[in-house]
Amino acid sequence: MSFSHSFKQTMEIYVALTFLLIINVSGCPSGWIQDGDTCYFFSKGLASSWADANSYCQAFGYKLAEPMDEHKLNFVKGELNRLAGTSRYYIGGSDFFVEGQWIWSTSQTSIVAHNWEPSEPNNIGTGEDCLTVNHDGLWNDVPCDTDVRFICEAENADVNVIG
Ligand SMILES: [Ca+2]
Ligand SMILES: [Ca+2]
Repeated sequence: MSFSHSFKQTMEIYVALTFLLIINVSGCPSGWIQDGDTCYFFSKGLASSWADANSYCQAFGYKLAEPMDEHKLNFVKGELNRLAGTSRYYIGGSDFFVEGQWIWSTSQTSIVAHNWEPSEPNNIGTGEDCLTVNHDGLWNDVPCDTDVRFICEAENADVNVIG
């Protein structure tokens, strides 16, 4: 991947996220998908390394999605089925601190509910420490520098009004 390609992609993502922020009046920003008090952004045509994807989400106060329970796992799986693509998407889990110990990035807690493909995580080659979810909802570990689409997650602003 050349620098110019990377920079162009970075700017595309910033422009996309900035645009989404500007039109966020209430609830989830346009183009995001709401599930209860959670908003999701599926990057679709945008792909980057796991670290860049994490930075893009965090730059706007969001985070890579952390579907920690069965409901959230099923919601993400349903959306990926609906998108009907064949791409993988980064979510906010890794085992880059201790090999084989998968944790959620924000809370640094162990990943309990999961949806690994039958032969994953396999940590093949020079190592695979970053978590992706496949179009069928199944998980695979991949090298963290692989360009992959990603899912950001944010709380619905409306929720703050309640109570
Ligand atoms: Ca690993
Ligand atoms: Ca793998």
